[in-house]
Amino acid sequence: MKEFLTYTEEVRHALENNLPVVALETTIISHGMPYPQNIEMAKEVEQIIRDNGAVPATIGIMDGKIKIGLSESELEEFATNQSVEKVSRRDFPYILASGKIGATTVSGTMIGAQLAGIRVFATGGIGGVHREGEITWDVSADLTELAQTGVAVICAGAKSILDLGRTLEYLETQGVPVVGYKTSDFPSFFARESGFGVDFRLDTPEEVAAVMDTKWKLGQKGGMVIANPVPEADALDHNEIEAVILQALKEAKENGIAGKKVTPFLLAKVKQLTEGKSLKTNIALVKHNAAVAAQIAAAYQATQK
Ligand code: PSU
Ligand code: MN
Repeated sequence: MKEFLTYTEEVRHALENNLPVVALETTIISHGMPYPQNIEMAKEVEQIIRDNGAVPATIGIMDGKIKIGLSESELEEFATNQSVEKVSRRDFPYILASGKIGATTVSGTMIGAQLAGIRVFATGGIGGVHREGEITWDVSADLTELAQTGVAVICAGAKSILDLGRTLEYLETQGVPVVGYKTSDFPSFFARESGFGVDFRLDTPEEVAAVMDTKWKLGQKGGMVIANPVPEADALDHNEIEAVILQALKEAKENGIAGKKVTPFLLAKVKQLTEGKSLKTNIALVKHNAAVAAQIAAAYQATQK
């Protein structure tokens, strides 16, 4: 499998010397945000991780390789190329074999991270069980990935475009710990609360690292969700965003949007309907997750000595 991986010098050096590394996804760049905010976000987030004592490894697929770390021009390519595919677990064989360019989702990035030996991954929000999922069976591959791939995902919870109650039930069934970072309430991406509880509240990077270390020393497979609420100053009003989400869901239904197109459609609609306010919040919470993830990666690395 190593034949499918390539590394930037910075990431290779960090992995060889057991320095803390934080994985980042490319779907958020190619399908989650418009240009040029996506490339600005991607570069700033990498720098935030360096400033917090870890090395960023943005993961994507190009030329038949899973790239662990991207150069600036490769990041630009993911930010601007309109034919970038969205890659979850089921897409790997085809995208690699065909040499196409593929942006990895949470699921896809966890796969790349695990192959490279990276245990910590920062993103915005995870996918989940969609509203009316009991009819459509639309359940993100992110959830089954968390059940089998050993990477901790630092996120701001999940967007309430999803059915958060069923998402949490599914994670419980699959044995995935959902940790609240300095919170007891599962955050709903734009807002700090959802009304649903987390499994465990932890308040320091060292506590999170100890739980990660224990889970994997026990030989349990699978990852963890570390839910880190959006900073207070950037949070949006819950009721306002709920109205926007209902409108976006209605338009998705009217347009017959299905499969992997659902989430990017809803993200773009929410952005349009909030006149960019949601994008600003989205960027702020990703940056916050990057900083916390770097601290957790450093604390986890210290447990491995
Ligand atoms: N949620 C967001 N922004 C995103 C995504 C989710 O707030 O960019 C992306 C992530 O890459 C996630 C994917 O893994 O969407 C989930 O897609 P789906 O629902 O098709 O599984
Ligand atoms: Mn889906």
